[in-house]
Formats: sequence, structure tokens, C-alpha cells
Amino acid sequence: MAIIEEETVKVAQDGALVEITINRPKSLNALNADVLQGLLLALQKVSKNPEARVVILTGAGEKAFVAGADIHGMAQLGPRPIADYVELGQRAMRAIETLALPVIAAVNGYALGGGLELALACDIIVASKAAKLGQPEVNLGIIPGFGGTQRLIQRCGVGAARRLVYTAELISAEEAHGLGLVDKLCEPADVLAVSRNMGQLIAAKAPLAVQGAKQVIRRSQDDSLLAGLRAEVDMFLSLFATADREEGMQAFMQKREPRFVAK
Ligand code: DAK
Repeated sequence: MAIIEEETVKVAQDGALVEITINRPKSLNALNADVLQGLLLALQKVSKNPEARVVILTGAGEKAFVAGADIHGMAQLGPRPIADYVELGQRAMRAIETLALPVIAAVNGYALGGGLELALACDIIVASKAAKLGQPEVNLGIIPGFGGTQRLIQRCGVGAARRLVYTAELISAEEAHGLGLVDKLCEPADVLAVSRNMGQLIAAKAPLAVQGAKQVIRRSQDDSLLAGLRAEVDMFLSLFATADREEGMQAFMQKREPRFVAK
């Protein structure tokens, strides 16, 4: 595969397949503003690439797809910058969802918080049997903010969404597969190969038909999704101002249990 960029977001192309890799393995590929901007830029370029048919999105290293929004970065932000960060993240997720080409998430390890939300914005989720998935935001005094509350419901129903969001439990890829959250399970070493094979299968079909299908399938979900996304951001921003959010993020960074006071 020819590598086009080498930064926090890498892009490589092999014929019809474009592979985008989030590349911050030391931070388990956590989503900071650089990554979100890099992702937006990569998607913009893909949308103008006449040869591209399918995008595969993955994380660098063996441990994580994406372990969430960057907690260290978020903890530093005041109300104005957090609103900008939220807006940037929502735009990046929506850019995946509205990209004309199908996007396959190749989940090679932890897909947590904003990382699971990133996978949920993709069309198809392929996951390693060793991956763990979850929405652990309530550990930090916040809720999912990149569409998780809405897209989880669409993928696996309101009951599973409530359980995952309220308990912050990390579940195995096998369990996620049973819930319909993961579309295809594979051995850890095969995640990219399985995703590429699926990508080739799709790329061999009539491009306009595949892209038309993506557009109309999305239409079936958009009305309730867009209203839900607005409600999610409003709730996120009000929770971001609480003492419990401050405590949750400090506790994570100090590697200790949080002490919440409901304030
Ligand atoms: N952010 C920043 N750094 C992270 C990180 C994260 N999410 N996850 C891991 N890291 C860093 C760790 O701090 C550690 O860095 P050093 O200490 O080595 O400098 C390094 O990655 C390796 O992590 P660990 O040492 O913790 O590795 P372990 O194997 O022990 O544990 C773990 C792996 C994935 C279980 C653990 O790292 C973990 O629990 N990570 C946090 C997972 C998490 O809580 N994710 C959710 C983040 S909150 C919004 C938009 C989005 C969001 C909210 C609102 N708006 C639009 C409204 C999303 C929020 C989130 O995603």
C-alpha cells in the first residue's frame, strides 16, 4: 500500500481501498484535536479521489482501535474550547457517516468511549476476538458526546445501549457480536485482512449502487439521529461543568477510583 501521509492520521491506498489509521499508539490512539482534524482532512481528500471505493478505518498498534476522546487533553479545556472540541468531533463522525463511500471500522483492540462512537459512525464493524468495547464515560462524570447515545440505540437497541452507557462495562467482541454491535468477528491477526477482503468484495460492485444504498440506508435513521445528537451535546456540555466531571478525569489521570458527590 502506498503511504500518502505519516502523522497522527495515516492514509494509504491500494487501488480502490483507502486505509486510514489513527496513529497515536502510546496514548492508545486517543482522539485529540489533531487526530480529529487529520481525520476530517483525510476524509475530504478521499471524497475527491476518483479511484477510491471503500475506506477502512483502524488504529495503530495491537492494543487499541481508539481508547476514547483524549482525557488528558479534555481535562485541560474550559467551556469555550470544550465546545469547539465537541463540535470538531461531531463533524468528524458525521463526515464518516455522510461520506459517499462505505467505511469499514477494523477494530483491532480497545474501542472505548469516543473510539466506540467512531466505530459506530462507520458502516460496518469488523472486530478482533481480543477487542473490548464500551462506553465508560460515566466513570469520568460525562456521557458519550460523539453520537454514542444515539447510534448505539440504532445498532443494538435501547436496552443494550442503556446497559453499556449506565454501567460503563467493557464487553468482549464476542458479546458485542451477539448484540449486533459488531458485524463480523475474526482472529486478532486477521482484522485487516478480513476488512480488506470485505472492502474488495464491495469495491467490485457497481459503485453508484453501493453509494446510493449507503445514502438511503442513512436516510432511514437521520431524522431522529440529528435531533438526538443536538440533545446529547447540550447534556454533555452541562455535565462538563460539574465537580463530578473534574473528579472523574482527575481520578483517571492519577490512576485512582473517583469519589463522586452528585454536584
Ligand atoms: N485519553 C488519553 N490517554 C489515554 C486514554 C484516553 N482515553 N486511554 C488510555 N490513555 C493513555 C494512558 O493514560 C496511558 O498513558 P501513560 O500513562 O502511559 O502516559 C496509556 O494510554 C496506556 O494506557 P493504560 O496504562 O491505562 O493501559 P492499560 O492497559 O492499563 O488500560 C484501558 C487500558 C483502555 C482500559 C485504560 O487506558 C482506560 O481505561 N482508558 C480510558 C478509557 C476511557 O475512559 N475512554 C473514554 C474516554 S471519554 C463528546 C465527545 C466525545 C466524548 C465525550 C463528549 N462531545 C462531543 C460532547 C467522549 C468521551 C470519551 O471518549
